[in-house]
Amino acid sequence: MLKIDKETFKKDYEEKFIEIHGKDLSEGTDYNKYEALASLTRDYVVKTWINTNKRYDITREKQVYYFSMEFLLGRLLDNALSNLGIRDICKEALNDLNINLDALEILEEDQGLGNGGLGRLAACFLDSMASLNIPGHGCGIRYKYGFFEQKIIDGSQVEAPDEWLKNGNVWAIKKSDKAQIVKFGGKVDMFSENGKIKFNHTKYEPVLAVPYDIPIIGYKNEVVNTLRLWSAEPLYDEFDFSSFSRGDHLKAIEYKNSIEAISQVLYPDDSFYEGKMLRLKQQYFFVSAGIQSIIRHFRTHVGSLKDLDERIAIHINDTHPTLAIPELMRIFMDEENFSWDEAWRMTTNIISYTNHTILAEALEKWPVEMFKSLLPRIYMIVEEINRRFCEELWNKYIGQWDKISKMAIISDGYVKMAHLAIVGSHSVNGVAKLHTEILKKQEMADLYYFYPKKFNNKTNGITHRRWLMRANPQLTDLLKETIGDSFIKHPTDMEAFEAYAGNRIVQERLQNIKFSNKKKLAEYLKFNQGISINPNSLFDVQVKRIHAYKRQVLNCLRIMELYRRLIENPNLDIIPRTFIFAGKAAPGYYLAKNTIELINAVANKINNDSRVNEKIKVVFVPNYRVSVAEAIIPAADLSEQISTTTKEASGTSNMKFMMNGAITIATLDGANIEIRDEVGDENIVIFGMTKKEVLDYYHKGGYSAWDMVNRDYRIKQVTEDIVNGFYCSDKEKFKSIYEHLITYNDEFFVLKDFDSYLKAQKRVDSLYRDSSKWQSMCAINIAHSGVFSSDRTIQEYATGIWGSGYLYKNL
Ligand code: 26V
Repeated sequence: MLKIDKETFKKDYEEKFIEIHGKDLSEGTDYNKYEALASLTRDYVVKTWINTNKRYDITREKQVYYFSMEFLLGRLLDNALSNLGIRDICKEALNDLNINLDALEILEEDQGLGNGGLGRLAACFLDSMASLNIPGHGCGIRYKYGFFEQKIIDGSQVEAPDEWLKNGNVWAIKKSDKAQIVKFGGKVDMFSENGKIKFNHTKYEPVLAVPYDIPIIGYKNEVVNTLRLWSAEPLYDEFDFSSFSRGDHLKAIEYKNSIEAISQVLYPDDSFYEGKMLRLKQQYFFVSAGIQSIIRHFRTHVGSLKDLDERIAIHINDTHPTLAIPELMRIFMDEENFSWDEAWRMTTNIISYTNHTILAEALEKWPVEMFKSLLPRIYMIVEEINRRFCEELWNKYIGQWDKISKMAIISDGYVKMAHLAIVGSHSVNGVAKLHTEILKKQEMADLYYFYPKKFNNKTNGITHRRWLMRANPQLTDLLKETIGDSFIKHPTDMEAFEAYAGNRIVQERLQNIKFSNKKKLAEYLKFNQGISINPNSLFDVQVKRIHAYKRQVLNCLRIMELYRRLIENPNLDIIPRTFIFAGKAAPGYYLAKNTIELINAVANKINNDSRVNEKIKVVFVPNYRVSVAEAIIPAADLSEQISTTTKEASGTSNMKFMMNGAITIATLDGANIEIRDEVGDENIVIFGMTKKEVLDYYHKGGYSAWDMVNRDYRIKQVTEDIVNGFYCSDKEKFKSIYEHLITYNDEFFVLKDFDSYLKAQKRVDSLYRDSSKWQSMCAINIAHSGVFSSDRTIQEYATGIWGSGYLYKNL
């Protein structure tokens, strides 16, 4: 923990300000002040960062590398000050200088280099690894443009580029001396040398991969790990300047652009796989650079690679970094002269893989021709891995050609990345119990029965430091006052809070804290969107990517049904509610964009109807991102987790809401099941189809949306309202949603769950009426949220998969 007093801090800050801005503090803008503070904070971190790295080199502890296409970090300043343990000193010092720390912190752009759950999980994991003294580092891409900025114009999503680097970024340090060269295309010739087959790769396009290192600061423990993000730069040494000298300088610019394109932009679609060459290029680019730099570091500091598999673990976040497997093989064999068997043993020992989705349309497979031409040597290795794997299959499943071709890594002209990841790793995990079960018994069943020992579950988690302590300081104080502060280091100690669930004073405190968070959110929405909401109403929240399987439409339909009832009977006795939505749709996903339009049309109609406004309001908060989540989640009363059972691998916002004392209304899907198991049926509101019912529909058919419409007049009414001009004079506007639900017999069974969802919402109303009961439920949810800290998850990865994290702790 950094020891610094207020006066020293003030002096350092003033000096820093002058140093970087060349003017006096009194002349600075707020943004100047933010920059100086962030820069000073980074300076404070650097010494510990260097020491941590030195210590790792000395102790030679096993290093974990978490490879991910996405890291959704959000803002870093608050996190850095808190984890360094100097936020209070800093706040006081700035106060003396008439500067408000909170006001500076919100000037920082979110670092939004991720789509959603998968990227945010990677960020929570980095925080937990550093805080648990685990030598674990991230490896990814420094996209020039992060996840697009969502604007809502006339109710529709419009995408704008996320220029998060436009004002510079103080956190990352460019390490030009650690740049690597990554080779694309070209041709590979085989030749023999001293009786060994060798490979010569020529005519390739070289790309310079330049690392930017971001410090990942452990919580008050003198550990600073590294997130290394790679940026693509042209390698002019190798460029054919003869064309340039002929005056064809456009060619040089074209060349520069084509190289920089590799790390230009994050793909914004997390649910439909498209075989884009540039994405494959991104994948190999960061994987190859990352592995080369790990090996180079190891060679310099340790020497022989003989027992590398005992010194490092590489985890691949989904299949996106799967090329780590053939890349390691390439380096071991082509550069280190290992035999195939030795290289394979090391590679599979080093690599472990997490699957994050069972949606078939999101599974990555690359056309062989594209793969081969972009990565000729890597393709040869994948082909050989496949050949050897198929040989094993032939021996076991004699004559079962169909099965073998289904299990193969290369088949039907594609390279199947999930198969490569499973074959080339020692551990394959799902992210919640049900998800892992489905992986084992359905999606990857053949591979599971072939490698039963590889498969395991690691239920997701979230860092309680960001999502409770930073996002909800008042609740954190209440926990400290009641149960002490041991939960900070041992989050499951929060269970002691259950003893206070029936305590009237604590209940009242909980209610007041929630009210204060709701008021803050209401002010935020007033300021940013000009909309007034009532903090005394129940805040009913669904925030996540917009996707048919997450069923924002189900939520919207029940609001439409309630609205109809309220028009008929304005005296209807219901709990006043504010329905809050937020989330981005993939730019090419028409149905999801249309869903946003429907929500906004419903909001527009309801919010302008004075007959019902005292009772209901609907808000769509634009540009959902980490910092917006931090404002919304602590203010939620009700957490909507309503995906079609079996479709949501885990969900992580469900855990964030629970930890902040919201009650969950949920299907038994993903980690909702584990939340239910923790809090008990009486402290969560469950509805909807069971897993068996859903799977039966998928396997045997029998679902009829028309039957639902004909059997239930409410369903008939609300589905008609989508297309009868009630919400929009253009009756065609929401046709795609109507057709998806009815004409195409919706594969996510929205209408099937409608009745059960309405009943569940009615239960929510009656629970909320009994304020004491509601608060005690909130307390029980908070008390049981500790197991969903990513510290627990990371401990399970470290002991169960990586075999890391002990040496240093025991020193
Ligand atoms: C897939 C693709 C497909 C190709 C284009 C770009 C792209 C980018 C990301 C993805 C992965 C999507 C998988 C994902 O985000 N899964 C979510 O992972 C969360 C963390 O485990 C989990 O809580 C969510 O339930 C799951 O949907």
